[in-house]
Amino acid sequence: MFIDDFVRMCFDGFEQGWHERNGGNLSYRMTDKDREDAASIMKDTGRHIDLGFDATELKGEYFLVTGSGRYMRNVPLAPEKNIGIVKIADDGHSYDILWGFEDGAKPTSELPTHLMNHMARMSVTDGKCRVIYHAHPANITALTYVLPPEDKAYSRILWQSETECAVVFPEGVGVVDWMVPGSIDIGIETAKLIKKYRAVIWTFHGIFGSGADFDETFGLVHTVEKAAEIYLKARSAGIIRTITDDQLRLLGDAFGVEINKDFLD
Ligand code: 2HA
Ligand code: ZN
Repeated sequence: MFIDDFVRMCFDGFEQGWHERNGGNLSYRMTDKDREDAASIMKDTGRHIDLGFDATELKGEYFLVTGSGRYMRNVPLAPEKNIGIVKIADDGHSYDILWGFEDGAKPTSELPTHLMNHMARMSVTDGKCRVIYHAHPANITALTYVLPPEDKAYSRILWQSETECAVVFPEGVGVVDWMVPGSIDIGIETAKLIKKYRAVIWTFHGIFGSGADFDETFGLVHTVEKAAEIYLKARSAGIIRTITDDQLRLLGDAFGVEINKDFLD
């Protein structure tokens, strides 16, 4: 059942140390089968909430989402209080709560960025992308204090820090320089970048990752975080050599992936 997989991912992120307090959030766009599986628990709760932006492309879609102010650590203890299912209304500007969010909870403060990212990734993946994940991994965030806020700088450093990276995210990663979180504006800027990159880093804050399923999305964020950790360790010790651009090209050929040429010298 998709709810179990969702709950597992919330707690996996907590165990990695990526979700201090109420940090981070997760959303999943449900399939027709998921709707059937959840039919017996979904009902009209009478809770209809305005979105404040246009999500017409998502009208009629159902999402399982983490709650605002709720802790990832607590999700397995009481899913119905900490997460919930919403349906985007036909007007495209509001949604209805159909399950969960008990005791007055509501969807994450980052709902604008989640839904805008869903719209962006749906359009470029032919509807395959279903998961958007926001986390606060310490090494990714630390990296934002030592690099200029440029997609190329981050992509190259991460590719060079672990051989797997250029294969896992050959398009690179995007970076949004500091903005107020939870806002519609940060959603717009993130969604622009997530059309090009599956992962987008927020400076001094964390990362958004996307993917077709929970494993792929968690794995992407995990890979970026591991590479950031390796880079920071190597940089602290003193870097004397790294993966070359020719080696990155060889990886692309060997694994049949198109490594973003704009970021190769
Ligand atoms: O949910 O992570 O960006 C708390 C946050 C805000
Ligand atoms: Zn955050």
